[in-house]
Amino acid sequence: MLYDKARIFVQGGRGGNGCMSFRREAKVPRGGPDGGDGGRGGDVVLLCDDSLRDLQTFKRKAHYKAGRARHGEGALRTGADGDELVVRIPPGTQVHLPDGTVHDLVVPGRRAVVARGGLGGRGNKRFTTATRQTPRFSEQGLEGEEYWIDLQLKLLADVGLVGLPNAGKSSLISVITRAAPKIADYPFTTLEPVLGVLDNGERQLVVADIPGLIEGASEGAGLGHDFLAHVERTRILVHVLDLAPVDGSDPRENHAVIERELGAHDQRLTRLPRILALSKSDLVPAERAQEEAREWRGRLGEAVSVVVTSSATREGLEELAKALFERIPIEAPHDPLELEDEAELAEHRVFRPAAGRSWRVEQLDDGSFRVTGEPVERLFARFDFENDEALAHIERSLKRMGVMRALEAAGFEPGDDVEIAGTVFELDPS
Ligand SMILES: Nc1nc2c(ncn2[C@@H]2O[C@H](COP(=O)(O)OP(=O)(O)OP(=O)(O)O)[C@@H](O)[C@H]2O)c(=O)[nH]1
Ligand SMILES: [Mg+2]
Repeated sequence: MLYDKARIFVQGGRGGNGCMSFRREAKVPRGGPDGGDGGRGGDVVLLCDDSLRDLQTFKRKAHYKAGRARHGEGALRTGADGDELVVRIPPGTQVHLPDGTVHDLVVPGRRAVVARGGLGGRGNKRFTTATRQTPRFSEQGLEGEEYWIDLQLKLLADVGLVGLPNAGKSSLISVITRAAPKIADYPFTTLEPVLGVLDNGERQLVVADIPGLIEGASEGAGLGHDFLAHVERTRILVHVLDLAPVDGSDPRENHAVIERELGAHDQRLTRLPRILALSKSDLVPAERAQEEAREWRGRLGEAVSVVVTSSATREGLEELAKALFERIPIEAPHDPLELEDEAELAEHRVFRPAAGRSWRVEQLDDGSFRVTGEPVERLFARFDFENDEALAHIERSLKRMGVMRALEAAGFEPGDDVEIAGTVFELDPS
C-alpha cells in the first residue's frame, strides 16, 4: 500500500507577551518604563527530503506544533523566539493550504513555511510618548497560524521494471516491495503501472512495474507504448529477462527486442543505467543460471550489473535491492540555511489571495453595533482590556483606523454598546 495522501494539523508557536516593567535603581526615585518585547513564535516548515518516498509517517502523527516564544522581561530584555519545527516530506509532495496557496516541493532541501508563528507583543517601553511617560500596559503576543493542510504525493519512480510480457516483473515487485499487483501466467496481466516502495531501513526508493513491452511497442503495439513515458523519468531500469521462457524463445533475442524498443521510444533511455535481472532461476538448474549470468556479464560489460533472481525462492532479491540502493545515490539536500530569501523558500507558489486586511461596521437588529475584520480582531487579541490604559490605547487606535468615524456614521453615540471580536464594550471615545 502506498500512502500518497495525508491531512495534518500545523500550528505556529505563540508569540511572547510584551513586558510591563519599570526601572528600579537604588538612587533613582522613579525609574522609567523598561519592559522588553516578547519573542516571535516558531514557524512550521516543510522540508523536502530525498530519503523519503511516501507519506506513511503522517498516518501515525497528525499534529505538528512549533515552539512558543518567551515573554519579554524587565531591563528591556527581549524574549527568545520560539523554535521552528521542521517536518520532512518526500520529493514530489504538493501542499495545499486553506487559503488556496499551493507549494510544490520537488527538489531536496527546499523549504516551505506552512504556518507562521505569532508576533511578539511590544513591551511598555514602546508605548512611551511625550505625554505618557509611564505606560502601565504592554501588548500580548499573538497566536500562531493554525489549520489543517493537505499533502498529496505525486510520485516519481526511481526504478523502472521493463521486459517482455510474462517475464516476471510483477512477481518481482511483489516480493521486493509492499506492492500487490496481479500476477498470472498469461501475457499482459499488468494493464497499468504499479508502484511499490523499496525500503532498506535508511531510505526508500520507488519502483514502477509497467505492462510488458513487445516488438513495435515504440510505435504503439501492445500496451507498453503509453507506459514507456513512465520510465522516462526513472533513474535506473531493471531489465527483467526470463531464463526459461515457456514459448521456447531465445532470451538473447528477447533482450534485444526490449532494448530496441526503449531506444526507439527515446534515445535517452539507452543511456539510463541498467540492471539485468535474470528471472525464474528456480526453473533451471543452478549451474545453468550461473553460466548464463557469466555470458551476460561478458556481453554487456562492466556498466550493467547482472543478478540471478527468483521470486519463488527469493534467490538474488537482496542482491538486487542492494544494487539499486548503491547505484541510485541520494541527492544531497541543499543546506536549508542557504535559502534565506523568501522567494527561494518554495519552488512554486501558485496562488495567494490577499490576506483579509479590511474591517466593517454593522448595526444589529437590537440597535447595537458590531465591528468585524482581521485588523480590529488582532488589536483586541493584543491587549488586556481590563486595563484602563490599554483600553484607552485601543480606542486611540480605533480612531486612527477610522473605525470610530464609521461607527458614528452608522448612528453610534458615545456610551452605546459595541461588539468587537466577540466581546461587548461600552465605548466612550471622548
Ligand atoms: N517458477 C517461477 N515462476 C515465476 C517466477 N516469477 C514469475 N513467475 C510466473 O510467471 C508468470 C508471469 O509472471 P508475472 O509476474 O505476472 O509477469 P509480468 O512480467 O508481470 O507479466 P505482464 O504483466 O503480463 O507483462 C506467472 O505465472 C508467475 O507465477 C519465478 O521466480 N519462478
Ligand atoms: Mg505484470
